[in-house]
Amino acid sequence: VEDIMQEIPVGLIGGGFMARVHSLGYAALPYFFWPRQVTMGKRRLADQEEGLARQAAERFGWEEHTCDWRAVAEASDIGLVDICTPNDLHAEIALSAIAAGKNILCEKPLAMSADEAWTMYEAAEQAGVVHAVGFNYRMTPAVQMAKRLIDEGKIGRIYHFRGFYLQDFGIDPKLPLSWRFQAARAGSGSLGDIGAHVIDMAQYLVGDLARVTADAETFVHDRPLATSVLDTLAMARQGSPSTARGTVDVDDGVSFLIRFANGAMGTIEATRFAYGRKNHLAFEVNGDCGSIRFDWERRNELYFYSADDPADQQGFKTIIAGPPHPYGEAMWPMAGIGTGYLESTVILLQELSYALAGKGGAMPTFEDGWKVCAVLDAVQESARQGNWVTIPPMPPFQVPAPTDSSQFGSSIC
Ligand code: NAI
Ligand code: SOE
Repeated sequence: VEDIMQEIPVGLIGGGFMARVHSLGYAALPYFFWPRQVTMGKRRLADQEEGLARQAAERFGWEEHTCDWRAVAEASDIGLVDICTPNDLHAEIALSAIAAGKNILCEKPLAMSADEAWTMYEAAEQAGVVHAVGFNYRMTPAVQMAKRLIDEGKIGRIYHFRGFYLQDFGIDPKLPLSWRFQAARAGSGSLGDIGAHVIDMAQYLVGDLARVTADAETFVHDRPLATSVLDTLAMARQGSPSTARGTVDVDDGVSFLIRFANGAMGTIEATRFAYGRKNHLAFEVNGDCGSIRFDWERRNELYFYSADDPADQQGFKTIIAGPPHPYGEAMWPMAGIGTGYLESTVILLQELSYALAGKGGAMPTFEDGWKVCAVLDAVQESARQGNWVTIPPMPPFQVPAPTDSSQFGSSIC
């Protein structure tokens, strides 16, 4: 009991798919990581309608609900604001919460543009609050193992990164026009929705991107309007489609060439139109000493080729993620039991809790969120213009002297 240092009351905004995942994550934290230095209590959940907010709060275990996101973002009893709304609301909510001294976890993509992401990053740094972005896939133990092998030089100098994020849910032209198909709400289509994860993976494993040249397409130009506010991915498929139609103004598929700042070459493809691919976030990295492959649909395996193996034993070896791997001891007692989507979020939340305790925290931050948004902007510009576009350097900002790290946001101190 004496190991529990502080409770951070959490407020979550947007009670859909990610609210379910994050809510499970907060509940599951002590099942995996014990003793706790910080506990994260599910204090208040906001959604845009009373019925949605009440149901999500009851179902996902929140003490209170509200229809007013400011009653979460600016409330004096909230220490961490968790933003799980469509992308167009991320910046407004985050800036309001940061102004109230809150620590922030914001889903990806961090913002609608790199400029907006920069404003959020700068505000968070200047306020001295902890900030994290929901790039959960990079926290997967097998991906963390890939990072370890790369950092230890096991594949040597990197020549190539080849990344995919392929899904097939968009192929059905009867799928209603959820926010994910609207530029004003999502920013971009497959690019920001799923490509963002693989861009984060590329930058995390290989380094910053220097320039890109891209091609993008919208295959289905209009869709039935959603018939209710329940316009989420899963719910939309269940309802009867409206006869009225609305325009899809985002990409359904995108592919681009990459040159990394360290000289490595790369390619990334993201689409919702690849039949048979459900959540195929996959990458391959080739270096002068070996190669690494990963496929989220087989996420407890990491494939490693070492050029040091004897000539008669060369080939990709399958490493089964388990206790010897990063975070493995906190997961399940044997390799092969396997970790999934929930565990990747729990690991991210654990790193966030280290940061809240003033002990570091190796989670993706708003800096990573900005870096991804800078690439999203460049890919969109390149797809429009048909040429190489350079990723701009990170703008400078004035960071004041750090605040006392034991203060978890002014409102709960
Ligand atoms: P969703 O559509 O399932 O849920 C969004 C919720 O936000 C809905 O319940 C909606 O009513 C609510 N909302 C809309 N306007 C609101 C307002 N003004 N105030 C309060 N609530 C409001 O969407 P989903 O899938 O949960 O996505 C949310 C965010 O999470 C997006 O940014 C998305 O890109 C990201 N995401 C990240 C994933 C990951 O693997 N890291 C997976 C899925 C989504
Ligand atoms: C829908 O394409 C979606 O839910 C994305 O929004 C998530 O980021 C991805 O993890 C799963 O697919």
